[in-house]
Amino acid sequence: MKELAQLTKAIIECTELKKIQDIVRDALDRGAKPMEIVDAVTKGLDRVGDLYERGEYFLMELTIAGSTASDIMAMIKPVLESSAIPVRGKVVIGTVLGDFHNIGKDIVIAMLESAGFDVINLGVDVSTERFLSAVKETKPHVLAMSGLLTIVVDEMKKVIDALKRDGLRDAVKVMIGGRAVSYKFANEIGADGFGVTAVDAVRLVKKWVEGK
Ligand code: B12
Repeated sequence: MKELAQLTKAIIECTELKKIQDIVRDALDRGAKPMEIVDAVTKGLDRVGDLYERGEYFLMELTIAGSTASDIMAMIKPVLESSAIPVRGKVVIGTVLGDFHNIGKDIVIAMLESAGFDVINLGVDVSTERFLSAVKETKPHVLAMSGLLTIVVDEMKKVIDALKRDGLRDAVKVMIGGRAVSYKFANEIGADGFGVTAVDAVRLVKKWVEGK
């Protein structure tokens, strides 16, 4: 669909928000699925990230692209959510300490909620203590951590070690994701699962909570 390609291009070119919102509306009107919009936005952000890494884009472009992406996610969230499904299980999620990226985490949340899970969002820059107290207070089935910056992913290990220290490790499944982490890293730090995408997150939580 041409609107999806236009959307990716508009994110890369940091086009004005109003024009991008029009493209998203057109795409939805023409039957685009919310996940296709998410994919088109993600492709654009990936390219912006590459250009930043190569020194062709600066923090300003990262900021514009990130803020536009957040606005688009807010636009499509109501389409993603379906309230008819009964609550299936509880997930606590946050982006680890030192990391302020929230777009991917919020997509994971929207997908989990639309699949019927109760999600407690701790936000970004979440400390080990905050993750731990949320696990103690809310007793979730799954603790999910997101990390995009390579320099902060060791925070995930700290959380898992603290769960072990407090005798809580067997009470909760731990899932990690975000572009700074990998399947190998998840194994190394003793997480129960790793997901590349928000769809993986839903698949893992369903498997753990419902045995599916
Ligand atoms: C937008 C953006 C920003 C925005 C963030 C806005 C926001 N509200 O989030 C702003 C401008 C604030 C920003 C700041 C910085 N950023 Co930045 N940013 C990006 C960018 C371009 C896109 C990130 C994004 O939203 N992607 C789209 C989402 C949908 O993808 P995602 O987060 O990966 O999530 C998906 C999956 O990973 C997965 N997932 C995510 N979380 C979880 C969790 C679980 C449990 C599971 C299962 C799955 C899962 O599901 C999601 C959907 O499928 C990336 C480049 C990139 N390609 O990722 C750089 C990038 C992440 N940023 C980078 C950097 C360096 C920075 C800064 C340090 C820049 C600076 N000099 O200040 C700061 C750090 C600030 C901080 N302390 O956090 C680097 C990181 C490099 C590294 N190896 O560590 C990147 C990779 C750019 C680059 N190529 O250099 N950034």
